[in-house]
Amino acid sequence: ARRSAVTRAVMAPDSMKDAVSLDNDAEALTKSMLLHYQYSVGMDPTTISSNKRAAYEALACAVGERLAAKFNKTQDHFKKVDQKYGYYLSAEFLQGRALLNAVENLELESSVKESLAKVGYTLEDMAEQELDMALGNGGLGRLAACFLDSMATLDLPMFGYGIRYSYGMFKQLIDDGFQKEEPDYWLGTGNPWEIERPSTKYPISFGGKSVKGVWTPADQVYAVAHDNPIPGWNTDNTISLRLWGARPVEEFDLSSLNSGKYQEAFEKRMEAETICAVLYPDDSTTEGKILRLKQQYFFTSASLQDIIARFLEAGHTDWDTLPDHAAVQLNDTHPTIGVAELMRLLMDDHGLEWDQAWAITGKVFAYTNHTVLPEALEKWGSDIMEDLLPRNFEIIEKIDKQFVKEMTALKVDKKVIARMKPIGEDEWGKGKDVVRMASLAMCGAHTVNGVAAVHSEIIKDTVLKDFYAIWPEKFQNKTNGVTQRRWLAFCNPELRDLITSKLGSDEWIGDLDKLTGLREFAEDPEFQAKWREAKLVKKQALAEYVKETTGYTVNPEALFDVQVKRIHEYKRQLLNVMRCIHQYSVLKKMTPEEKEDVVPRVVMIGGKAAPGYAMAKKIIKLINATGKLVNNDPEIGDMLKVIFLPNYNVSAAEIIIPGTELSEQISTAGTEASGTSNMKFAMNGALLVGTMDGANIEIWEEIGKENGFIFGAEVEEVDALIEARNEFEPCEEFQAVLDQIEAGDFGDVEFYQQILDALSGEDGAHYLPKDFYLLGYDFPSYCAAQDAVDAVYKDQVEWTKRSILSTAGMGKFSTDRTIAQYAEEIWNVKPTKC
Ligand code: T68
Repeated sequence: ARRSAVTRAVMAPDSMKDAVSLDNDAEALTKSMLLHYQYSVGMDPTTISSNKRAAYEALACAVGERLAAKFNKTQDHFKKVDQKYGYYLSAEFLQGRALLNAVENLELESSVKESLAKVGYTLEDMAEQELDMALGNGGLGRLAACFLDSMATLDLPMFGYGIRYSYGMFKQLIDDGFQKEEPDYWLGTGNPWEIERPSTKYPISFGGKSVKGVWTPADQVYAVAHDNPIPGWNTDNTISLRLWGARPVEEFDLSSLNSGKYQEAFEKRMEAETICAVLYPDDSTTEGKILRLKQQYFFTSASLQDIIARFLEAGHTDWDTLPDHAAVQLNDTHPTIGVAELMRLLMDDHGLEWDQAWAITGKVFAYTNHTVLPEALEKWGSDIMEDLLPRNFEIIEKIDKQFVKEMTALKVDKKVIARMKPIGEDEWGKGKDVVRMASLAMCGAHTVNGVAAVHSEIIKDTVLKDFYAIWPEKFQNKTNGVTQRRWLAFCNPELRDLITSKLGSDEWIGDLDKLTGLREFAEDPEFQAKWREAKLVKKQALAEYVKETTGYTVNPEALFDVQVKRIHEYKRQLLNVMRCIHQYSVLKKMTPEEKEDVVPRVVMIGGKAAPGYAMAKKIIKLINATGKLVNNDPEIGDMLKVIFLPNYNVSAAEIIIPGTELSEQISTAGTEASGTSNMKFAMNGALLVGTMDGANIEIWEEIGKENGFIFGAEVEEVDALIEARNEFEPCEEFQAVLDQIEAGDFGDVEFYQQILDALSGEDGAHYLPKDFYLLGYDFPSYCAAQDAVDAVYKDQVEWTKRSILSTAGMGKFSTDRTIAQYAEEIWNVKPTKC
């Protein structure tokens, strides 16, 4: 844990006693850094220039205590004003690195650079020392992180609540083209940013029996708070991401230890630590993952106990006013057990009657849905739920009964009630009863929202259709966003400075709509030249990154075409690589004259496959095998390169996205709820090639459809196309690619059989209907869109104009807008500046 320079300085020689100021100038900062190097990191001061890691830790402490000062000021202020708090409960927060974000938000950049120069380092040297805080899988977790940034920036009195996993998202290695996973022990080198609060802890119970509302648990652990300060931009407000770590209630069993039973003595400790050990790297299946339910209950219960403690600490005694003091957002169904848990806490711990507790609960919670993929709607076997959380299960049973009664009174069809109710038969199971978490969320929340306009409409017709019929007033849309601080201003200073100088101010960093001011310069040749220059710098950096991580040399003058996101069939990385294979054949057949005319292109694909997702892993191998074939073919040279970017994560994204010119957003229409990388790419001036899906639709609405490359079936067509799959004949070119895979051009045919089955096998050959994601249908229009890309790229004036217009149109996609809407339209939480 971080020790403050202030306390350490007390023990320092007299000459250093004045060295404890928290000012932002380089002198003060250098002094804190040197003090921390000596007294917090515990190093001989003469070694600082030769120990990067230790220097980073010292710098992090110096920056961290400045954050802590603002954090304390903010929390004091929040307590004083005592207005309604908002709480964001999420099983995932994909924070990435903290240093640069803190330095920029605290406006310390020039001081830090100056201090570091004195000891021979750059800010980048230091930034690279930090391991990513990768406590999330992908979009959902990163959205939560961007939300925190905006909550702090908008001066909202809010907290993020999550789990302090010891192991975050696994590290992906590529070995002979195959994904290999390695554990990510991100805490192994310590975390200088967190403030552990051993005395802020709550008991969490599991198992045992509940008889008539009296729960006698079998096990208990403590949830201990760890605060991670989140600074806002252009404000002192600094909020907390409070992560819960698990500790045993008793340190260890001394009697077992004394009788030589060492393992037994530490059993409980191990059990407790297991709860927070790993982030589930699996965003599709929940089968048999009891530990995951334990994790969900663990952090949700701790958060709700903390929320109630804050309410009581402020002196409130009227429970009916709890909803005036707390709004709780459930990020997907993962914290939904909270509905039953708040009921339990209010009734069992605080003596409320059912009806009063239920009325309160219904006003506290709101729920966000992030996907329409049916397998992602969480269900827990009733037996599992009852074993692990008997009292909560009792409460869910009562919620279920109450729901049936209410629906029956409304004359809802019995069959419909049966498929809606919180406890019901699992349609895929063998008549087994399950707890449906989305249903519990629908019953316990006052609002449900989708994450892009089209997605919010789709959930009304599909996964939540029955609920829409009875409670249409609960449904809202909140289109996602991203923070322009991390995703433009801090990761792309070249473009930031250019934008700021053109707009005459950096106000756009706090008000993204101001970017529209760039529109009038879209065709200005001088501005265009500078725009291209800024992009080239970032392309060069990306080329270096490619060299370092893959060994491939790529030409920075080529078109940089990128698809980075989790590997999933619906996201269609397979479509991308199949086009590369097709393009390779086209290039191979070209005459030398034709080759002259080719736009050189580097196709980069990156992302992790869930370890248990065989199909996704095969797609990774196919991409690598394609790269091996194409990249080593001397006839092809710079015309085409196919690169798999290993270990895609937040800090990689900060290099990749600014260097991208063309972003692939090519999910089957209706499958990608929103997407958020589309926003990051467009903000950094990349053009989008994509389908009319998720937030792509709204992005093109803002920047003009004519500036994108749109292809493929639209949402309304998809169902009929899937229905007609057996009459559909794919084009020759698509078939030719399948034939090449079948001919063994990319290695072992047997290995790829599942891919071939999915695309062209009879129904039943794959777990989904044949070509369920419509690759065959969309292939020709995708290729045509890519040809249009090449044509526009040849006209750099036109390309640059579209690139500027892309950035200029991105005002809507700031999480500042998204969060302001949640705060006003769902939470009723008001800003308050400390
Ligand atoms: C993503 N969902 C959506 N889920 O796919 C994406 N799921 O379109 C959207 O932009 C993003 O959410 C933000 O709204 C996810 O990322 C998960 O990661 C996930 C994790 C665990 C269980 C289920």
